[in-house]
Amino acid sequence: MIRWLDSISTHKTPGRCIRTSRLALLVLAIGVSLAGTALAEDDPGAHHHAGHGDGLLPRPDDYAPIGVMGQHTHPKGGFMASYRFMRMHMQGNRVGTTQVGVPEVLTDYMVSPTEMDMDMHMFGLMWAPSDRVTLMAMIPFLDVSMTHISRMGAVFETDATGLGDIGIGALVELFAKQGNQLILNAGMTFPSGSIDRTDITPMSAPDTTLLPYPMQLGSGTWDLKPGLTYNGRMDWLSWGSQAIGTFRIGTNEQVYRRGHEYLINGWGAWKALDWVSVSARLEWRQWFNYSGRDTRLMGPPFVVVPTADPSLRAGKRLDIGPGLNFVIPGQFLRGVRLAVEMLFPVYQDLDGPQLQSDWTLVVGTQYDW
Ligand SMILES: [Cu+2]
Repeated sequence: MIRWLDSISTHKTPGRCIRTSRLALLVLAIGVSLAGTALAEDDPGAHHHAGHGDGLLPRPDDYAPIGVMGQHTHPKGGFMASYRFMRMHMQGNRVGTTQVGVPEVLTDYMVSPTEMDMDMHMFGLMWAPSDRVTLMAMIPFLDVSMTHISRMGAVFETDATGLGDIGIGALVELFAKQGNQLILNAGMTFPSGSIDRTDITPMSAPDTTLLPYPMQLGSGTWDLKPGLTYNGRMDWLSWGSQAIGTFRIGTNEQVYRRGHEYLINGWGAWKALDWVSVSARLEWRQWFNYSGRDTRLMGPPFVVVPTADPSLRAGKRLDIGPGLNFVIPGQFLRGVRLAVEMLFPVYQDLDGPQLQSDWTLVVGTQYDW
């Protein structure tokens, strides 16, 4: 696992990028073939979750903190519909691990971003054709806005809204025994999110201009998302960890490619009552610089705003935060889940100047049947 992650951190040459993509393809191929095997060898005795049909309330911590995706499987024939709202608030700039003020950014650039909100509405569906395999689809809608200040002192905001990159995937149970479960995540996203979003800026007014990289809604590439998830549980406690990579294949229509990414999660949850659990989570993310650039944006070498520089995109961050999961007891809406989670960065290292994360909020609801 660690070697595989190492291999994406050193993609300096095109040859390595191609190798990385091939590796990701291989992982997906293994996933698909395992899925096939699992479908063929369905074991009807291997249900892990209590169904709702027996009248028992399911555990509030059956599923991970709401900010974690693709963490659980369902028993054969199970369905789940979910909705999540995520807001990531970014404020202030950072170079490496050091915060930098607006005057410092404006020494080298005409414009400095000051704040950004990335809102995401994520609709999810899960269906289990067998006990071993759960299929999932995720449809994100994005609403991003960024506030800037120019050297002339003009404050302005740009906005972009619309569909993001739609994801599909298979979750394949590799191992399940005595409260332990290991899942293979074989996911991918389609380039359904726009990379052509425009808005009006003081420099472009009255015309619109192409928005820089962080304001675009998709990668423009087909991205593979292989990973592994581990879940453990006892009577009052549950815990888990997950590692997921994002490998971009080839380049998009503007002949650039966003950086690869990976994410490692670890969490624990305490079932305080039958209908509520309290969780804590650690999330480590790293994302790399772009290769190529959108030639419709100016520069480098001359870049108006750091967000338009494809070599100032990389970073890594450790977030930590609490969460609550509820299962509605009683008769009305019985079994509907509600969850909330807040994440705060404790470490950020950015190829900057780049906007730094301030906090992330995730609220969501899930219902399975
Ligand atoms: Cu589910």
